[in-house]
Amino acid sequence: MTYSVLAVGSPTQNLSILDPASPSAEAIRGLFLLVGAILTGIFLLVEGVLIVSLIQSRRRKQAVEIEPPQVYGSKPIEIAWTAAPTMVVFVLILLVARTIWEVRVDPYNPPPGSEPLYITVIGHQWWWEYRYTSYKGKELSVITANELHMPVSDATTPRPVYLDLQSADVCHSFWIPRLGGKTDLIPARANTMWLQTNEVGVHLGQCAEYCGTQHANMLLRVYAEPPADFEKWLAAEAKPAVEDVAVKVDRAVFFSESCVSCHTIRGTTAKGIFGPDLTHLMSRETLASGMIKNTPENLERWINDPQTVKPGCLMPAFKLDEKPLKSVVRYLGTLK
Ligand code: HEC
Ligand SMILES: [Cu+2]
Repeated sequence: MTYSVLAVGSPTQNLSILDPASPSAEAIRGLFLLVGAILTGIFLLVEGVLIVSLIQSRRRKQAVEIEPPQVYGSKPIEIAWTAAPTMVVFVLILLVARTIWEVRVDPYNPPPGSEPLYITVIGHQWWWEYRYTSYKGKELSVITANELHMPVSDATTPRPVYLDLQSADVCHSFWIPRLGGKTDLIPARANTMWLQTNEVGVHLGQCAEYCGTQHANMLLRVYAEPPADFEKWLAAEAKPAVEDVAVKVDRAVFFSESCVSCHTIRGTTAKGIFGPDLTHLMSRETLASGMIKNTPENLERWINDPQTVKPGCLMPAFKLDEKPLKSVVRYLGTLK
């Protein structure tokens, strides 16, 4: 198959928790390194004592004839080896508690002077729905899919993004390694987390909880943009779909198919909510949750038979005839 899958190892493919780009990811890396250092220290101490005593007792003459002192039930030793690990565990608990405190969400209390963005994230088998509900205190009703856009913060203004995580079907998990830890999306429950970054660029992630056959292709893309660019994007997304008279005939073909029962195109009679919102499909770089590039060829292949692209996905194959297929692709191509 020749459709263009986004290349693994491309410059934006950075999924390292050791290269954090947000305060919470930084706190998590700090905890990881500190706990790692403490455990390495204990390991070296224990192994060091073991090796030294091995070498010493081998060097000692008549080692076989002298039995070492037999200690049983010594109170000081018992107390020491109970107290020392307890202390270690206690210190680890304190460190973890501090990190939990640092990464926890306080959605209704954004820091003073900040410009908070609120998004409801809904996990579906096997794509992401994003409902932008408010930005800088203004209510929004923007719905999009698979590509999350957010403004970056700068030295003077924090721009925290608060996510309300829900699921339409099974458990999923939202994980952008460079922007924070995983948080699960659980049916009939809302979890919260927050993102914040100063780093412009695409931050990649992945559904991190097995959710069915196409779990591995439920990819996450976060576009962190300068506020002006983000606001431009947001304003465009808020508009209803463009009506291009040049594709009047193609549009009619689309609306005669069953696509409308699963997809919404705002401003039209297409109001299905089972699949991704297509109102501004052309503003997305990828199709099928970050799996393939959004090109006319890929779009055509997808609509003709999504099952050859993403086997098991919940959009059926339509195998439209050549002519209506081209029409549908042409119409969708106008949804800027
Ligand atoms: C039974 C419901 C259903 C019908 C009918 C349906 N789709 Fe879909 N569609 C889906 C689902 C579910 C997805 C998400 C698949 C995934 O990524 O796993 C999807 C994804 C898409 C996407 C990719 C969107 C994106 O941003 O990744 C396009 C484009 C699309 N459908 C177009 C169409 C067209 C055109 C038709 C009619 C010929 C159609 N769909 C009919 C359910 C449906
Ligand atoms: Cu998932």
